[in-house]
Amino acid sequence: MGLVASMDLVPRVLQRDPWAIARLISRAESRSQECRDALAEVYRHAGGAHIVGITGVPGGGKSSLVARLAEYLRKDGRTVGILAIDPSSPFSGGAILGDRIRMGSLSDDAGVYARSMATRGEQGGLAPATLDAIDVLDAAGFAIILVETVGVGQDEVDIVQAAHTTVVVSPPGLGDDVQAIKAGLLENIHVVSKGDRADAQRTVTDLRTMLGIEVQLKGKEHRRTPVIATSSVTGEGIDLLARAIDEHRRGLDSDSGFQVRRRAMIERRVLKYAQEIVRDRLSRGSNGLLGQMIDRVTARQTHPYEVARSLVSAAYRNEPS
Ligand SMILES: Nc1nc2c(ncn2[C@@H]2O[C@H](COP(=O)(O)OP(=O)(O)OP(=O)(O)O)[C@@H](O)[C@H]2O)c(=O)[nH]1
Ligand SMILES: [Mg+2]
Repeated sequence: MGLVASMDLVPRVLQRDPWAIARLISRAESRSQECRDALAEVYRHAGGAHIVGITGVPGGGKSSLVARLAEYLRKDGRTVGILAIDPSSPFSGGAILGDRIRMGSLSDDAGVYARSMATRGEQGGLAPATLDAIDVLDAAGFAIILVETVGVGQDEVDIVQAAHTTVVVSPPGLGDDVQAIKAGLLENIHVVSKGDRADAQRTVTDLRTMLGIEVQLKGKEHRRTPVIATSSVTGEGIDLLARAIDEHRRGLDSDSGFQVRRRAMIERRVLKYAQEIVRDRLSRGSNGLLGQMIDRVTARQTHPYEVARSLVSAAYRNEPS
C-alpha cells in the first residue's frame, strides 16, 4: 500500500493525473482491499467513455494499429486511454516499452494514457481488475478507451461483453484460419491489418464474401460487418476505421439488444467478484480442515461436493461479512 490513500487518489484520477491513474490501477490489479471504496467512487463517475475492444490473433498487428488509431484520434482532438491485456510488448505510462512499437507523437501527450495489464492466470476471461482499470480510465475522462486482448478463448468473449464496439484484427493470408472461421461471430468491425502487404486485398475479399454469406443466413435486417484494410506502416484505412467505430457507437443508442447485453455483462461481473470473495474467504478460513477432508474423500467416506459445501459453511461460520 502506498502513502496516499486510494480515496485521495480519486480526485486526481478525475483530473486525469497519470500518476494517480497508474497508482489506482496497480492497486486494483493487486486486489488491495484498501482501494475498494475508491473504485466504487470511480465507478459512479464512469460511463462516459466509448470502450472499444481490439482483438485478434497473436502478432496480427493489434498494438501497431492501436498506436496509429490513437494518434489519429488525438489529431481529431479526442482523448484516448489504452489498455493492453497480457501483451508481448507492454505499454507503460504512455509509452510502449521496448522499441517494437513506436508511439510517435503520443509519448509526451497528456491526452493519451497507455497501460499494460496481466490477467493473472484467471482461468478463462478477463480478470476483474481489467474492468476496474477500464472504469478508472473512463472516470478520468478519456473519450475513447482502446482495450487490446489477444484473441484466444474466453478473453475475447469477455472483452466483447465489456466493450461497446469490438474490432477483430486479422493479418492477410488467413486461409481457413480459426479466426476466419469465427469471422462475424464477435466483431462489429473486421480489420485486415498490414494492408501494405500484397496479399491483403485478397483477404479483404475473402472476408467480405464470408461475412456476406453470414448476412444471407441471418436475414437482411442483420447489418453487414464492415471489413476495413488498414496499414500501420502507411496509415491507410485508419481514418475509415475511426469513422466505422464512431458509426457503430451511434447505432447502439437505438439498439435494444445492447442494453440486454450490458445487463448480462454487469451480472457476470457481480458474480465474478462474488467468486473472488468466496475464494479469498476459503483460502483464509480453511485452517487445515481441507487437508482432513481430502483424506476422507480419498478414502471415499465423503464426496468432493460435500467437502466443498462444508468448507464454505466453515469459512462463513462466526464471521461477519
Ligand atoms: N507490413 C506491416 N507490418 C506490420 C503492420 N502492423 C504490424 N506489423 C508487424 O507485425 C508484427 C506484430 O505487430 P504488433 O502490432 O505487435 O501485433 P500484435 O497483434 O499487437 O501482437 P501481439 O500483441 O504479440 O499479439 C510486428 O513485427 C509489426 O512490425 C503493418 O501495418 N504492416
Ligand atoms: Mg500487441
